[in-house]
Amino acid sequence: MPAPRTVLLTGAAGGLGTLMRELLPDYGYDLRLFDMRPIEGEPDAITADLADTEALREAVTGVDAVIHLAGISLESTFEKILKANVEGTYHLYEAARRAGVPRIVFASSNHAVGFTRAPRGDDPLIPAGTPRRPDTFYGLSKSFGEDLAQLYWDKHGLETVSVRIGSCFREPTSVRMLSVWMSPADGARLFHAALTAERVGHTVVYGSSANTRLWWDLTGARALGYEPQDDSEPYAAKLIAEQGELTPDDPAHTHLGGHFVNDPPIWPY
Ligand code: NAI
Ligand code: 15L
Repeated sequence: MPAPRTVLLTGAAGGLGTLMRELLPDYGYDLRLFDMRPIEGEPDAITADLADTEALREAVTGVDAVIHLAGISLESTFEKILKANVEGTYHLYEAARRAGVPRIVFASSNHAVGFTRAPRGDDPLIPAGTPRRPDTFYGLSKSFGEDLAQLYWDKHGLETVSVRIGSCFREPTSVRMLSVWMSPADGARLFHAALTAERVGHTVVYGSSANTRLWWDLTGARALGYEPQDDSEPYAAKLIAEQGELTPDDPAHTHLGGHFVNDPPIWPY
C-alpha cells in the first residue's frame, strides 16, 4: 500500500487528537483536522459535527486515509452515544466509501471488552478474538463501530484497523493504567503502522505500550509492524504507594474496563 500522506484526523481537538497533532507530522503526514469544537491556532481545521454529512463529504475528499477519533469518549446517555458514536461513525464511513477512501483507523476501546476478566498469575493474555463484552453504552458503541468496519470491508472493500485503545495519556495515573497504558509516542507508532501495513482488511488490535503488567495480547498490533518502545513500569512504585495494589474483591480492579464496569447503571455480577 502506498504510504498515505493526507490523513483526515477526526476528534482533532480532543486529548488524543491533540497528542497526535503533535506527533504524527513527524511521520510525514499532512493532517486535515475535523472536530465539532474549534482548535486554537488551526484556522484551516474543519469545525463541524459528525451529523453534518455535507461537511464530512468535503472533509474526506482527496484524503488517503482517516483516523477516526471523534465521538463521546466516556459513558453517557444512550441517546447521546447513539447520535455521536453510532450515527456519527456511520456518517463518516458512508462519506469515506463514497469518496473512495481506502482505509480508516478506528479508535475503538478496551471498553468493547470491558467486562472481560483481567488475567492473573499465569493466565494467558486476552486475545483480540475474545468475545466482546461491552461495559457501558459507550463500550457498546465501540463494539458497533468494529462491526460497522467489518461490514464496510466485506461489502465495500474499505479497510479498517480497529484499535482497542487502553489509556493513552501523557502518563499513567492509576494502578490499572499500569496494565493498559499506551504512551503517546507508542500511540503514534501504532497509528502509523495501522496506516501503512499491507492488506489489513478489517483487523482488530489492542493499543498499548509494552507494559510489564500488560493484560492483552499485542501480537496483532505487532503484525502490522508496530514495535512499542515504552513500558509503564517506571511509574509503578509511586502509583502503588499512593493508591495500593489492585484487589480481587473490587470488580473495577478485576475487569479490563476498570471503573467503567461500575458506571451507572450498576449491573449485578
Ligand atoms: P476526547 O473526548 O478528549 O476527544 C473527542 C473529540 O471528539 C472531542 O474533541 C470532541 O469535540 C469530538 N467530538 C465528539 N462528538 C463529536 C461529533 N458529534 N462531531 C464532531 N466531533 C465530535 O477523547 P480522547 O481521549 O481524545 O479519545 C479520542 C477517541 O479515542 C475517542 O473516540 C475515544 O473513545 C477513543 N479512545 C480513547 C482512549 C484514551 O485513552 N484517550 C482510550 C480508548 C478509546
Ligand atoms: C476510554 O475508552 C476512554 O475514552 C478514556 O478516556 C479512558 O477512560 C480509557 O478508555 C481507559 O479505559 O482508561
